[in-house]
Amino acid sequence: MTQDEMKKAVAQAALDRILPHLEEDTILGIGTGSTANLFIDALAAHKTRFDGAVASSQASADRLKAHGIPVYDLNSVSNLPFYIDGADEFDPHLNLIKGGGAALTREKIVAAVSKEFICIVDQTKQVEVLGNFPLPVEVIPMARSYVARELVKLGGDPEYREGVVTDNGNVILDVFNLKIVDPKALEQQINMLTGVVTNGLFAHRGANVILMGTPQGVQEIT
Ligand code: ABF
Repeated sequence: MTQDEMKKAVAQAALDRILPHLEEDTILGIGTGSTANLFIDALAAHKTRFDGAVASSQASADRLKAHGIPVYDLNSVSNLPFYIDGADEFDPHLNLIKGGGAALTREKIVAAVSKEFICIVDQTKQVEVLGNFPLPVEVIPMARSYVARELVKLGGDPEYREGVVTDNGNVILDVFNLKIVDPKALEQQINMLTGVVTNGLFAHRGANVILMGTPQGVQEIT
């Protein structure tokens, strides 16, 4: 089974999980990335069964609209029963690293509003301790060098993601060589640095359930 086939299988499993709960006024939180894209494509066949979606990136909003699924501004929505999104890494406690696609801040906001965060991944994302994947940090452009120096003090090796500007007009530092044994503490510590918008650790608000694609089928981790 290829990685793409595993991603398709988890996208379908997430869809099967939410379909019985869809009502005509349901608005879904939808994430970003190749697995979320597969979910959007599968969801499109059921677009008459719910109201619309809030997207965590312009790219996902465009994809939803191309399928004829209405996209709402989060400020006009107070209730999101589900948020379906991928991740770059997850640990056994359902802590995540996200933001490889540079959409971490909007992803974190949509996740915060949602009741259930269903994380869809293939088995290559599973780790014991987070940090093999460089931790993305969204930073206000003028604070880039300052924040990078502070991240070095925290034991990481930050690299400026050249040429990338987030949907919010900011830049990304990818922090290498972190061994994240206390994800909640590090999430908070990095967010305290002046100039940081947010970082890609989803520990204070991790996933509620992870659907993981494997060659043997989809595993549910809670
Ligand atoms: C987003 O897309 C992320 O936060 C993460 O960076 C990425 C996962 O991408 P993919 O599904 O393409 O592996 O959800």
